[in-house]
Amino acid sequence: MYQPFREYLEQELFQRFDLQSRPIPSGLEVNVSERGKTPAKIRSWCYECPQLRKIRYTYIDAGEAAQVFNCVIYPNHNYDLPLLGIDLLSFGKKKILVVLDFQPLFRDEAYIAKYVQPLQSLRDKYDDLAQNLEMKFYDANQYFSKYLLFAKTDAETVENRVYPAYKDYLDLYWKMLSSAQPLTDQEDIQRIVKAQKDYDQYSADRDPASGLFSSYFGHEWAEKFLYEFLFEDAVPLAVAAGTR
Ligand code: BLA
Repeated sequence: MYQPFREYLEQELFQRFDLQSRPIPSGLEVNVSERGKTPAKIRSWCYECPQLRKIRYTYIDAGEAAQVFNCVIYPNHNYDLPLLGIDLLSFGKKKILVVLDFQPLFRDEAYIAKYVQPLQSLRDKYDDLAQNLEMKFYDANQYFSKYLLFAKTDAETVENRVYPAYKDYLDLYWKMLSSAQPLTDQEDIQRIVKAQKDYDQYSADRDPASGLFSSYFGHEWAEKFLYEFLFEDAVPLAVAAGTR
């Protein structure tokens, strides 16, 4: 269902950037589960280039039961740009949830004006996809912008509205990146290192997919996938508790 989204992203990335593969820890790149009625396959890709230190995306194909396309793009630490976050989900064809955002690292006025305000015109253009749904797992005020697209929708809308919105969001992200001024002050750069790390910790601790990964692939694999690939700069909760 979301394969065209993955293909489009890939095409854009390879056209625009000098990509290198970024290693995925052994055993985490692909997995297949035979636990459910239909086999579930999960596959991930990871790249880097001079401007973007980690580009990772994952596709889950469990037939009608689940189709998921999830992606995060982390700019290099000398750019204070938001992360690009994409989460497109479909469960049993009935429950379709789409989320697209420039995920802000900071919340001060100057930052919002520079990196969030430019999203407003897209949010307005795709008003039907900005549904102000309540968040159960995350705090909408942390690492989400006020102009995120977040919708419960249907397959037709995914094709006719979400796909063009996705292209527009990607386009704006590339524009923002190309006009961004790299930071040179070590202190400023360290602040970004910390903010991106905090994002990983926050996201790993709350990831709504961890139950899904466990149910398909087992708890052990799920934890490894979460802490060694998706959010590799996060420390597992149990480990963090032990070092306190
Ligand atoms: C919700 N994301 C979800 C849910 C799942 C995933 C299973 C819950 C759906 C539900 O039952 O309500 C799935 N999350 C994943 C998968 C991965 C993952 C498969 O990290 C990894 C492969 N989530 C993101 C990113 C964004 C994001 C980058 O990973 C940013 C755009 C958003 N996902 C997001 C939001 C929700 C969600 C806002 C709703 C959460 C809530 O209600 O609090």
